[in-house]
Amino acid sequence: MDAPTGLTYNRMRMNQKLSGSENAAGLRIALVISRFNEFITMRLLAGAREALLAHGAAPEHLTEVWVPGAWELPVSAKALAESGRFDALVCLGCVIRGETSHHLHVGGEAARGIAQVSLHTGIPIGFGVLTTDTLEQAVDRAGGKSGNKGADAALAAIEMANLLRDIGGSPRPHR
Ligand code: INI
Repeated sequence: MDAPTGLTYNRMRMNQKLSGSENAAGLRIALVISRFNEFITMRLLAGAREALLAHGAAPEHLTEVWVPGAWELPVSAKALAESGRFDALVCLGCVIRGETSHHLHVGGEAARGIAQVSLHTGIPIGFGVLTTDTLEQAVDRAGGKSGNKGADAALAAIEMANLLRDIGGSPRPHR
């Protein structure tokens, strides 16, 4: 049989299925947390920390950065992502509908800004910013009957850090 051509080799590689592991051992992760609606965000943080530690993260590799509100998450995430010190970030916040459209601007720009930071820096960012109509809905998603979105964001960050490292897209080689 002929030796595989480059094309055949590529086809074989295309059939590989890749996904990142949820092993956080050795990963350095920054958690950026909004103080606004702290009653909720502290629960998101607890869920995120618990998930990271349960998946092997070392407590000394976790950095917490508190910011005033969800609006301030993107610029803080940008500085942390560009520092080169972290394999992944987790952004945690809570935007609850108010009487005006203010919450729409805050929530929309937080989401847009965080996505931009992740795309521009190549650092995965778990998105744990709740946008809800009511406080009750937020409670449900911060460790209540709908789970903990902080934990979900943390697990996504771990998985993406490992996946990007494996496919060579991580700007910060795993150490
Ligand atoms: N910040 C939040 O994190 N959640 C909110 O629901 C919210 N609302 O609705 O006002 C909010 N506003 C503050 C904002 O994030 C900034 O901290 C503030 O505007 C100062 O820049």
